[in-house]
Amino acid sequence: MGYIKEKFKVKADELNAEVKDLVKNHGDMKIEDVTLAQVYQGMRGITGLVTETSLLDANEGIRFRGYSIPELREKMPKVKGGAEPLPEGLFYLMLIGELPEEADVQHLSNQWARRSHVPNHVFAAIDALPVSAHPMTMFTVGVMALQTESTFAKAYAEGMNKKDYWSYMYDDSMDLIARLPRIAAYIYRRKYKNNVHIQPNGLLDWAGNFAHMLGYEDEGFKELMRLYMTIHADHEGGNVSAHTTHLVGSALSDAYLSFAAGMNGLAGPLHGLANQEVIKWILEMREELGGGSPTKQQIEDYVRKTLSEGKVVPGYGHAVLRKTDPRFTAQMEFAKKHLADDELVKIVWLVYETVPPILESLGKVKNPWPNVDAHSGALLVHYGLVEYEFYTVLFGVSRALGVLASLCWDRALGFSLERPKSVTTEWMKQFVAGKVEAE
Ligand code: CMX
Repeated sequence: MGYIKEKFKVKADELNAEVKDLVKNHGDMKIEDVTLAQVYQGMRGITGLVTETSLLDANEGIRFRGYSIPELREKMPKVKGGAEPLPEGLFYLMLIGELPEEADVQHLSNQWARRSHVPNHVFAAIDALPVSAHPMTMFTVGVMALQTESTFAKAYAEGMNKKDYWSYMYDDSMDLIARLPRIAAYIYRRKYKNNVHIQPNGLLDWAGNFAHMLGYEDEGFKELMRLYMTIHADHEGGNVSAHTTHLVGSALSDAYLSFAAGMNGLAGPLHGLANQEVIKWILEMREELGGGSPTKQQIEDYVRKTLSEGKVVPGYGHAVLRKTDPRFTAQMEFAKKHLADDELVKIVWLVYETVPPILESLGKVKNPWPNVDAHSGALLVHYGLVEYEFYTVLFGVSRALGVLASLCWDRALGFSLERPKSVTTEWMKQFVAGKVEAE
């Protein structure tokens, strides 16, 4: 067993004892009342999950084990000469609950390089899809094809003791994280670069090697990937990709099955796919205006047109956040430092000045501020990654860090099969009339 796995086991045993104690002594404590509107409207605000890796504050944004994004950018180990956090460090933090040392990050980089082999049948499964298929479809197909490698599924089929679930889930999660950049890069090069592939460089860090396999050797792009892979990794447990991975995992589906399910949720336009929609929306606006940079008035007109067509403004709004997303701010700071004169970036900033007052004036949008997806595309375009249908795959590779660390915790804490109660509208009508009661 590697030392990080051993450390995780110690932490998990400690927390397991505390959770058992909490449930035994306070299990009947009511957390909150649930309203009828919450049940119909996406369960907003209902506390129904435990996720150890991160916690979201509506105003401050995400904290990973208590650390905000600016704190991570300051405290996390970096590559020599680099300024952005290494995602390996964030994974360690989410899994173990402590800031990593340089050696921990190096150990994870090495482990992931060693575990990164992808069998040929995975590439063959992706190749079976037409090149026109969406990259997210290819991505989940690739992950599903890789499920043949699950040690959890094999051990379960042979008859596994529940005490060992966490151990196999840990190994599967480590293997899957190690292999995802290879699968994602394969999809990118197949679809957009004439099927010419680039072999991994085992001496690079996880995100640096991903950039290399995509075909981007610019150090600025590698730094962007380190930041990108860090800030997209986790957003507590209730978002669609994290919740789906957790839900499917609760049936003891292995890491591959659970993660693929989560990725199908990430591929929805109200969630991760919004990152492609943002850049598409900006490019379409530019095209409609005949090219060049739009004025604030032209952006305002385009936003109103979007709304009048019954569409959402992509990259704005959030189910929980009520202020500008610190993940947006981190990308804005990166842009100010590295590419402040970029035309598309300047448009993103002008959109940021224009959209919130308009959404606010509608009176119904709970959060008029930008989310993580409002900025990322412009950064990628700057470095030449213009194929925006691929953007959600990048989000997905990063999201693996959070949802798979959580899945390890789910199995280590022995979480139950998830199965909330549902009712019919007929039941609701009878409930309102006082004829039936909630269980
Ligand atoms: N543009 C236009 N209308 C918006 C809006 C936006 N950006 N954000 C919210 N609204 C609308 C909703 O569609 C809803 O309208 P109806 O009452 O007519 O159905 C109303 O405002 C209230 O919605 P809300 O409570 O403020 O927001 P929700 O929690 O229901 O939804 C979200 C949150 C993210 C789906 C929504 O803000 C949205 O559609 N944003 C655009 C898509 C996007 O950027 N998604 C990415 C989110 C981050 C991520 O997961 O990656």
